[in-house]
Amino acid sequence: MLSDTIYQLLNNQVSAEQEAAYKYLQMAAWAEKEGLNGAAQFFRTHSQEEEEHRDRIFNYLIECGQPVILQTIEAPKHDFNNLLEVIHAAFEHEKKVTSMIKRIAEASFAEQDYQTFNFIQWFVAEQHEEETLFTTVLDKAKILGYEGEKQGQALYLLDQYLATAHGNAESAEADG
Ligand code: OFO
Repeated sequence: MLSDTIYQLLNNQVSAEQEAAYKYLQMAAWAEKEGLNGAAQFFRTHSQEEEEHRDRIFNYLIECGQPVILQTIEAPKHDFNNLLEVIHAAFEHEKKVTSMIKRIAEASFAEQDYQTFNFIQWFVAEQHEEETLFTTVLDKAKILGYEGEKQGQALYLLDQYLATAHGNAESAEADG
C-alpha cells in the first residue's frame, strides 16, 4: 500500500512519461518533414523509451493495488526553427523529468517507503544516462560547428550521428 503522496507522485509520473513520449514523437515528425532522417530515428527511439518508462510505473502501481488515472496531455510544440532548438528543448524536458524523479526518490526515502525508493532507483540511473546522452549530442554539435542557423555539412553530419546516438550510448554503458 502506498501513501497518498507517493501514489499521487507516481500516478502523475505515468502521464509525465506519456507527455515526454508525445513531445519526442512530435520532434520526430518535425525532423521527418525537414528531411533529417537520423534525427527522426533518434526521437522516435526516444519516444518509444518513454513509453517503456510509462509502462514500468503503470505496472508498479497495478502491482501495488493502486488505480492508474491518466491525465490530460497538452498538444506538444510542433514548430521549431532548427535542429539545435529541438535538441535543447528535449534536454530541458529531460531536466524537468529528472527533478520529478528526484522528488519521488526524496519522498519515498523520507516516508521510509523503501520498496518505492528501490523501484525509483532505475529511473534515477536512467535520467543520468539521458542527460549524458543530450550533453554528448550538444558537444557533438559544437565540435561540428553547427550553431542552428547554418545548413550544410555540419547539419548533415550531426543528423548522421543522431541516427546511431542511442545505440552508441547503450554500448558505452555496457562497456563501462
Ligand atoms: Fe526521458 O525520461 Fe523517462 O523517465
